[in-house]
Amino acid sequence: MIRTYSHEIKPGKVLAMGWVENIRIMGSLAFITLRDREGLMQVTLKKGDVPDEYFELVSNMNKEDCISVHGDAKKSSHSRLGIEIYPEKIEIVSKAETPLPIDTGAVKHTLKDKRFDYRFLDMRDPKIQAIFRIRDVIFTKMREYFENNRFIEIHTPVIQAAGAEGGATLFGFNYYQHKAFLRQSPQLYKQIMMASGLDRVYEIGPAFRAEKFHTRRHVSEFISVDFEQAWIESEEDVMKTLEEMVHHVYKGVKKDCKTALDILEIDPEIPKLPFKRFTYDEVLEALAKSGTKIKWGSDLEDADEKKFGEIAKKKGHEWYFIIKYPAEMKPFYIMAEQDGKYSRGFDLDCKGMELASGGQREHRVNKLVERMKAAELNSKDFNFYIDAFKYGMPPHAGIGLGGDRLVQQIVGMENIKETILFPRTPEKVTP
Ligand code: AMO
Repeated sequence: MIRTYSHEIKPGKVLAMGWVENIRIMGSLAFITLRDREGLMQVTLKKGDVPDEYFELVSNMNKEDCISVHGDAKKSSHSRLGIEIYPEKIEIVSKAETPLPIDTGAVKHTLKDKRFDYRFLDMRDPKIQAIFRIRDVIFTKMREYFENNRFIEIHTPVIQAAGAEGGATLFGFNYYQHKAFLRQSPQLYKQIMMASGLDRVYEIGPAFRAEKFHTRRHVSEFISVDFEQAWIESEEDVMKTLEEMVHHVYKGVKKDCKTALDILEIDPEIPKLPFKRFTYDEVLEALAKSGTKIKWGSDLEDADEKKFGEIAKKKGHEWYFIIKYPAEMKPFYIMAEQDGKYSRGFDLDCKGMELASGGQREHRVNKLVERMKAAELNSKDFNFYIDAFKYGMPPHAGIGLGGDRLVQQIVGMENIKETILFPRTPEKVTP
């Protein structure tokens, strides 16, 4: 017999499987609340209708035991679920030890670290599971957008010999007789693909940063959503792609995640297009007006970003790009404007948190090597990358978006770790 999920139960014969959420024995009646991936079911036992040993079985059940129930589902006005299963056969498939190491129904009462140690139990809470149901749809919708817009999915190496995002955050290890690194980003390889003729590529995969600080938005391993687009006119082309993709994701989540959104009691707003563009100088000016002075050319700290998020919100913008960053602030691969002062690099922020960064790339090989020298990089380490610019490299631009940060934003979690199954932080490498 095929298993029936809780949300599909109709009157008639059913086979229900799941975890014991609750047991109540009241005289000649016993009730089991059974939970599966989709919700709850009620199993009702009446003395006389079922063999006596089933009452014995139920009284020996523990919360979170795995059970299977063959029976008759009948409409019911007593059960708040509207339907009850009268069992013909009950089986304990797998016992749960007692006590449970964490309380599955009371996330808030369990210390966070312990929850992550027992993530599999933590996820039996429908609210936690809802985050990952939405996460699934978010990544599906991003892929759908790319595939509908002529992007080709690529897979580039995680084991790399050179990092593009600065040496300080590289995780190094011995690779046979060489030194190698876990990638910080597929940056160099997605750009090399622009010289291959694929024109539009995307990659969704892990990226690693040895970032020792502890914030609401940093982890050591995250999912980087990258795309690169050739034959562009300016960085505007990829900003347009990025905002459309975000829009597509929100629309998809609203359409396909109704149950999970209801469980989390959230209703994310589909952002309006186009997103506002603020220049870096405008951001500094607005912050200065509100009392935060930032030296031109300095990065925005978490608190500055948050503050600007509030300023932008007052102007009616939750989603916005910050454009025209100083050239000296951006990595060597970002094209500098002719004046050398500004760049074609940008960030995408939502409510004061950076979600993505990108820009038009320097595709002229002599300028690229100059930028690398200025960044004090040994261009010899990057020969495999520079070669791709020597034999016909079209103008191109691209972005990297923190996939987990997008999930964090959509589900409204204060900390990014909540959106990652097994988060990696400086302290945590298990489970
Ligand atoms: P950047 O270094 O800004 O750019 O990273 C891109 C996006 O990745 C996310 N991110 C992180 N998320 C969680 N934890 C971290 N430690 C972390 N670090 C970064 C952020 C960020 O906006 N190669 C360029 C992108 C490009 O130009 O195409 C890059 O990696 O959301």
